[in-house]
Amino acid sequence: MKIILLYGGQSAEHDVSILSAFSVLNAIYYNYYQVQLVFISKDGQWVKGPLLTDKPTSPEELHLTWATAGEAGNFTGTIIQPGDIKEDNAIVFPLLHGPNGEDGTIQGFLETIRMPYVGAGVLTSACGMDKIMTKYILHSAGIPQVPYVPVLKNQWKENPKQIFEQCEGSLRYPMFVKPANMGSSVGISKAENRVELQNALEEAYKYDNRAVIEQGIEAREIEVAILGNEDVRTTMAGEIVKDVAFYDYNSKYIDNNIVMQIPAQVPDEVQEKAQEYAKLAYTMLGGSGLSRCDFFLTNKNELFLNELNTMPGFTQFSMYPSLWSETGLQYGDLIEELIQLGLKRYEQRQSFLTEMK
Ligand code: G1L
Repeated sequence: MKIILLYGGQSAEHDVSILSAFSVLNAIYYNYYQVQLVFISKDGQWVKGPLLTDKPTSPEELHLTWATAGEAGNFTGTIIQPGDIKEDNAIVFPLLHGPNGEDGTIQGFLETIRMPYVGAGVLTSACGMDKIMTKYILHSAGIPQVPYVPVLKNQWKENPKQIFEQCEGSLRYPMFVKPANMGSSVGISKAENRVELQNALEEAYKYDNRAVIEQGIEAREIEVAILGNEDVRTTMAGEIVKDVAFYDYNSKYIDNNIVMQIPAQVPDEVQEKAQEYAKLAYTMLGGSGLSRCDFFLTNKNELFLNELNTMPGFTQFSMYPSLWSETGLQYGDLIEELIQLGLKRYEQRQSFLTEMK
């Protein structure tokens, strides 16, 4: 069977994607799979590279070139149209955000050309990527989250005074202003007063015409890994440690200067609640494949769900794979599991379609 590894892409996470691709390529079981590299350059070209039957030697090699000369040491490829990746007996591993960070787009494209793929489907990818959509769904499921006010650009333009009053009526300063689209890690700012709130909104609207204003809180950050289609499994919560000096070095992981503590040192009730909310959020958002569920935890042990990330960091050292390896599922087996889940979902969807004929 063939795995078509789609990586690179036009988002800010282009380089992260290449590193994750390298990690995945080092863990794939080459006795079962061949891997077709498909690289998306920063300017959006799709480049078909070699068919790998063994590990690459360095991440740099994965930065495909297609000029006649090619940069020394890199694999070379040919420019293709996206639809050209279609083939039988293959599954796509999309390690990237869609162009401009609007997600669900790659998934929708893969549905359209009828290719199975790893990870969340269209609905979950699109909703998980939009902070306002996520908040509405979590609210209807009764999952606690920090107080917030959703503000569309038009509402702000038409009546800024009303927005100020609405925010100050239900939130306290400091507030955090964020573009609704999580594809952009930029455009987020903190506001301590009206003037800053105004500037923060203007900044957020450079990236999206939907923004959300959140109550700023003092909190720790804990994360749960979720895996499955209908049968949903979760790990223990791990913590993104900010106050590093406070912790000892047991079961600490370091990825890109982020220190992780697995499991998070929190009361059992908090562990249980986090896993329960993660599972519920995943189910309500129609999750399949995987997600990482992120929470805020206050010093009074109040838990707030912050986001459901359908495209978590995915190098061997990232939080999501680390949570699973600490649970007994090693990186290579995790990848195999994700492939099987992608194939099962595809077969199920195909059977839905045939029944409608
Ligand atoms: F394919 C999976 F497993 F669903 C998948 C897809 C994308 C896992 C993780 C990611 N993550 C990303 O694409 C990234 C934006 C973090 C760059 Cl690697």
